Amino acid sequence: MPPFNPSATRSQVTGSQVQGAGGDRLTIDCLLAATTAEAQEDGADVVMGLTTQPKSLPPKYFYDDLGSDLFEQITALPEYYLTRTETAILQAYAAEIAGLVGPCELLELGSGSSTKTRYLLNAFRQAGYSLRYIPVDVSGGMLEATAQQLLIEYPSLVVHGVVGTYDAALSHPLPTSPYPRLIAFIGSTLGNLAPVECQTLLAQISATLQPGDYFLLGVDLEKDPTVLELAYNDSQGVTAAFNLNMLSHLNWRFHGNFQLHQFQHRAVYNPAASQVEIYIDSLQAQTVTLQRLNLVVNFAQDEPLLSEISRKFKLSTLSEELKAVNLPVIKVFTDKNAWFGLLLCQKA
Ligand code: SAH
Ligand code: AVI
Repeated sequence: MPPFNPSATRSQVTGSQVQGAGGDRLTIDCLLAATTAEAQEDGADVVMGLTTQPKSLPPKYFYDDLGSDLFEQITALPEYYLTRTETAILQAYAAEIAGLVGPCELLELGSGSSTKTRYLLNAFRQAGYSLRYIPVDVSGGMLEATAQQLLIEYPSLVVHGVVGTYDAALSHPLPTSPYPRLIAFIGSTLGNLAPVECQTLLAQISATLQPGDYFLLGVDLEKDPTVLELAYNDSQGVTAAFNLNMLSHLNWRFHGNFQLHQFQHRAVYNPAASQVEIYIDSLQAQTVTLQRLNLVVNFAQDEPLLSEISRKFKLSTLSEELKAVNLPVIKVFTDKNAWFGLLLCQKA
């Protein structure tokens, strides 16, 4: 069997550490599975999700190269107000955030294309602070391409990328820095975690910070369900393609035989849980095999598979949760409709 591609994408970043074309300004650590045995361990969450009723899959499997690309297309859709709204908040307040935080090293969870992060990088640069930037993402292709581009755009920026899950990256040793740390988790990606996972991750983030360090959290807020449902059922079908691409990623990664045309995208708002639920429905009774995981899965006709939740937050409840993990909110930034919140917290 060929060696397992250590990246969650279908290309690039191999090996545990890559010194990039940027010389000593770029380092990329890859924490993903490097052997077949590790790949099987890596797929344990897929086995669990597909053998438990109702079926579900972890949303991190959206993000191979194509999935990251499709997500970028989603951010530009007229219905997907999230990115536009958070961008406007960052545009208006990045300078104030940089002033409050001061010189720091910036670690970003789920950095993707780092497009919105550039508002922060610009603000820190304008304030005269040089910065080390640590993007963390499971999508190795996107992370590496973004890091290379950032080196060109920011000639004094040092980038130390980590290809891996939030969990692995937060416990991964990094070179020490004389500056306070700012952990950014924007885009409302926290909303893709179930409440218990969310609490665990917030506690883990808090544990990696020293008193006085900062945490910047971007979250989507509760609003009219019609607006929410449209954002996840766009008229061009990009979200549907993004959702179904998860099956194609699993086919590649675990040698599966999902037939994409036999499944269908569905997104609905569940007001009781304040979350949009994104499903992949099986259009017929069928059996799917994932060879690499020694897994055979039966689907009934119309059986749903939950591929993602996208939680919508209330600022007061979230602030309480942050306080409970020693990350009190020091300032909330929002847009004119209060659709999105950017919370700056400081470790107590
Ligand atoms: N922050 C960007 C991208 C958000 S998309 C923005 O706001 O536009 C979510 C990003 O998180 C993707 O790039 C995806 O690859 C990454 N991601 C998803 N689950 C992850 C996990 N468990 N660990 C690390 N990265 C993850
Ligand atoms: C990355 N995350 C915050 C997106 C969201 O809105 O929950 C993922 C997404 N799923 C469908 N569209 C966008």
